[in-house]
Amino acid sequence: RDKHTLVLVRHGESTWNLANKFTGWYDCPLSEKGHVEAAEGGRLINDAGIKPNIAFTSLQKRAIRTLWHVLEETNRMWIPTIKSWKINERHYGGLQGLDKQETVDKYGKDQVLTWRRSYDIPPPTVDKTSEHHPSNDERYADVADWPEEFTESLATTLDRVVPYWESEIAPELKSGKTVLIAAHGNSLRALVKHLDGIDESEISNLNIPTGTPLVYELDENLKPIPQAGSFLPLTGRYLGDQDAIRNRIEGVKNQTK
Ligand code: DG2
Repeated sequence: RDKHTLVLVRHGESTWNLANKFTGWYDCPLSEKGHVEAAEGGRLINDAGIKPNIAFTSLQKRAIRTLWHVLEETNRMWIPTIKSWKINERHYGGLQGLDKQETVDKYGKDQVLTWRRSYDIPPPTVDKTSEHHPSNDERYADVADWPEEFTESLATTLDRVVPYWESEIAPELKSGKTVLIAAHGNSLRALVKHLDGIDESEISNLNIPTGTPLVYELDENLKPIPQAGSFLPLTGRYLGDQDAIRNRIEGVKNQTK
């Protein structure tokens, strides 16, 4: 085959998206609406006739649950699914658990936008006394030598997402498999920045909506083949009602007005 199909989906709305809190590696579940969005995303993939052969997700239940919904709706619960922290959400450091709007009231809109969307300016760190430090969570305790002070920018998120893409995901596509990835707003921003070659200033304006499948067609070198009706600079195509998707994207942006 000389054409490869990749489907990306950000998890459905989580309870902390609904509460408008910075989430990062906090392991909150889907909200009721998030379950509905994820199942709907699965039906769209099914209706598009896309048949994933292998799936990747993070170690976080909002993404895992979303993947389960998609696999159920596509009747493909049998395919191999691989979980890795490498496609976890970007760790939000000292912002995890804070209300996004209260953080704007305290630090100002520009500072918060910098923390949310700048390429390489990280949010404040957490240290090992924090419940949010990865060394205090058994699923991460042994996977890496975590620095005393931890946080992630989009740039350092790319430093783990892109090598994982290259070593684990790209080979599956190259072998002819259709790949499904259920992940997060910022880990997917990191991936599409890499795939579409989006520059550092442009990526800050890019927001990914919840529960909305984003379908890429890739050539033999895994370069995206531009598709009509895509939301540039993304060259993948969102499945579903395009106006509703535009509204969802605005909703993500407006979490810190
Ligand atoms: C959100 C993204 O991650 O938030 O960590 O709060 O995709 O897992 O819900 P997700 C979080 P923003 O960077 O859009 O504020």
